[in-house]
Amino acid sequence: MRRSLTAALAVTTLVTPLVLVAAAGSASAAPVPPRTPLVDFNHDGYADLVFSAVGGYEGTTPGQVTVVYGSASGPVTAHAKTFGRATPGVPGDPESGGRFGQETAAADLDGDRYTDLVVSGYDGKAVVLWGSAAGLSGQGSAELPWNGGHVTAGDFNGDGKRDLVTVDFPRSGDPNNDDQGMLISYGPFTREGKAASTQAVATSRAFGPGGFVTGDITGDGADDIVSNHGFEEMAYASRFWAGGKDGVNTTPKPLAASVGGAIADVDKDGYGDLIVRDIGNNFEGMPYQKGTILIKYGTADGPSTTRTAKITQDTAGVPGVGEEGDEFGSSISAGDVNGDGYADVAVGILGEDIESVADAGSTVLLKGSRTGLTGTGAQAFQQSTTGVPGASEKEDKFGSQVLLSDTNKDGKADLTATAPLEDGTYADSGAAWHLRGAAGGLTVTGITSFGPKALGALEKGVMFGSWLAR
Ligand SMILES: [Ca+2]
Ligand SMILES: [Ca+2]
Ligand SMILES: [Ca+2]
Ligand SMILES: [Ca+2]
Repeated sequence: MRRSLTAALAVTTLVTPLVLVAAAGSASAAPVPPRTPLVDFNHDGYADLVFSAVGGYEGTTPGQVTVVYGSASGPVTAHAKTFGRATPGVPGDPESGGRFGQETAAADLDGDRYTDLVVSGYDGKAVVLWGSAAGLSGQGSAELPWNGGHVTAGDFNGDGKRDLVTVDFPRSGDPNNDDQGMLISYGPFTREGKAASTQAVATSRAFGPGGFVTGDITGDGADDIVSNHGFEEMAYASRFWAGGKDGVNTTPKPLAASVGGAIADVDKDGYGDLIVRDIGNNFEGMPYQKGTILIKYGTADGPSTTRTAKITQDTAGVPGVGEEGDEFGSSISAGDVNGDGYADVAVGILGEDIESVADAGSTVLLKGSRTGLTGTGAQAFQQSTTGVPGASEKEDKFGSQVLLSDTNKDGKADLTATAPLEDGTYADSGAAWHLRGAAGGLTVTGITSFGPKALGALEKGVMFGSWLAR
């Protein structure tokens, strides 16, 4: 694709109003602004990173997760540590193709202020690695009472203790009952991995949750859940589940079918806003889509049905052009990159062609503002960007995972982006890039890039960066 990054960045006057400003609603309690705890395993104030490397679906690697700690100068590769089923203290045994680390979730589960890491795979029960002043350790790791699968953290009853939502759902034993659902496990957790209490929530008669987005949309101090549903050619409505002091409200509100996303306050009105990938009505069609981001602004009642906006690569100010298979929105993460108090949104575009290089991949940063998330001042970064290490190669899929977190504790979120299909010593070793946040947005000043080899982890066929803990 012909790039026009500089031209796009220069467009500052073509501001398309993407949102309607909501009329003032009836007076209610001031919203509690959404909070996203730092992922900080050693509790030193610097956000830490965890990279999964689980290999391909036909791969034979058992899967591993590697933690890289933050510091005043950003991620420190020298002190990285890798964990797998073979790590002393971690329950279970390594399995070929076990995909240990298929998903991870970071949360302080035992309430000691050190973030802990839940690791889920295809290889048996999920486990939790405990944080400490020395960081994550395999010693004393606990098996969690459910098999691997989707797992996301949040505080769904607003008591300040982190909770988990998983797809595990207690079956009734009746073979004619095909209810599916989600399980909320409320913290604090014991060191044996036992939750303080649990709540099973039926979600639908078929096609249980295919993933969760969590965060406080309603401004009551309790995180809410958006669940995604669908399979192959079928995409079913996503659902909004309100959290509250008594737990998750079991009557959902339907939302348009979506995959992935983030909840963050992009317009600084105190309500978390829902930013998702709009997938239309066909799961199988996703690899062929240009990609669309759907924003539903937060209200005391949940995601607004009227104050919504869509952003694509064809939106004014957004670098690049939307083309079939780009998949704008393949990964989404929110954080305040420029420190102005408005959450910004990083968007992966794993299928972006760079010049004639197919599926090299790219990322775009969209900036929050008083009027919400817009294309104004959007930035794009890929391996062909001046100052970014590496080269855009066919099917690198740069931007497969994006994460905004403040690794150097300067109050500005930094971007971690991965390309699991980047070649290293071997094909598909995978690699990560880290760009600092600054007053003007993301900058290539101080950029770092590393793959599994630099971290002392297994490299061959691992597809490093297939998941980032959040
Ligand atoms: Ca840290
Ligand atoms: Ca809680
Ligand atoms: Ca908001
Ligand atoms: Ca920073």
